[in-house]
Amino acid sequence: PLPSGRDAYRTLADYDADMAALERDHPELVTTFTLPHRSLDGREIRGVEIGRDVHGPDRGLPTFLMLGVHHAREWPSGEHAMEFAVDLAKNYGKDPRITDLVDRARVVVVPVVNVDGFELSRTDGGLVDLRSLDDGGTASLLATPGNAYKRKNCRLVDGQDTPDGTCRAGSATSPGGFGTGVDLNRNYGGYWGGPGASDLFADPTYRGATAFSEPETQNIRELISSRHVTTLITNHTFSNLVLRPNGAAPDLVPPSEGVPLGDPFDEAALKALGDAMAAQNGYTSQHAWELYDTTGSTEDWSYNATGGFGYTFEIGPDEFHPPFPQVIDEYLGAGEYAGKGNREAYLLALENAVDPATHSVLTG
Ligand code: 0X9
Ligand code: ZN
Repeated sequence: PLPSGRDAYRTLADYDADMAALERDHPELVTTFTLPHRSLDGREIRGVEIGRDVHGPDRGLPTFLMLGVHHAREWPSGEHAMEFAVDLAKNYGKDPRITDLVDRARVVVVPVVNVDGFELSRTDGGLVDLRSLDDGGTASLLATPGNAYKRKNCRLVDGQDTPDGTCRAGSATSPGGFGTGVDLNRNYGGYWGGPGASDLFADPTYRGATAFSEPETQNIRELISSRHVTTLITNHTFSNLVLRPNGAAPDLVPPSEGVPLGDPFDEAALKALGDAMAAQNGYTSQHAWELYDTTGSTEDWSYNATGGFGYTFEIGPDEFHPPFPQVIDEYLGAGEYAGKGNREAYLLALENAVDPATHSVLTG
């Protein structure tokens, strides 16, 4: 079983309840926090921090940051992040490897960055009766797929919002996933405005009006800027990939100094850790731009702004939110995914976060 014992996807309320319970069960080790900016629909965005004497100052300890659900429909990305937090808390003081790592770092987990989008995707997957929304109830029943495959956040744009002014991705002409919102993984400041992101509101990769225009990306910027984040993993679904910087191809973004065109300065070490994690979860390790070009993604900004290593995990072979038993096996490395779990990959990332200079992956 998963560390939490869960056997179904969490709702947003479940995430909040589980984070509060984790703090209650481990008061010296775990604290919950609320990020500074509420979502556009007014929701609080919460996370957990884990560390020895977690209520005291961090004393300059390195931070390992784990993020989930930038994209609303990518439910396993929050589940794996949350399970890792539960895993560390439950095994602290029991498993020597975990105890040592948690003693030497702060671990910060924000399982659901895009709370508005996730709430819609998670709860409004059914058919939507648009009669009440767009024609006063006079005409057709326009059944849509609802919001289960919504991607973006809940930004509305004047004159371009949906009939009732709520955050509804699905419509008759634009079934779930497109429609309203900013793509939060194109809204960060790294290379913002460059290739691989759209300036059209209706597009799935709409970058927003300006870099960091959205409260959700502002939250993560401020979190990272207030910490010593030496390694982060931002979880997405799907494609079984471990992606490392940069997000855009070498000829499209300014080259780093003194290294082959387009390769980040830390390419050798970034690749070593990416490859080592991929050896644990069975994914393919590659530059993010080898998937396709992006600008304004989380680590397009964080790596270039802070030097902390950042990776995107694309969890799962072929579905945004597959049946939950698969999500369990993919975390643990069990069943059909025997020996290919994200748990071990995350632990490697945490080891690197704690001690990049001497971690065996990087030193051979
Ligand atoms: O397009 C994205 O934002 C990610 N794929 S997803 O299907 N989850 O939407 C991939 C982003 C990879 N690029 C960088 N992280 N730079
Ligand atoms: Zn995604």
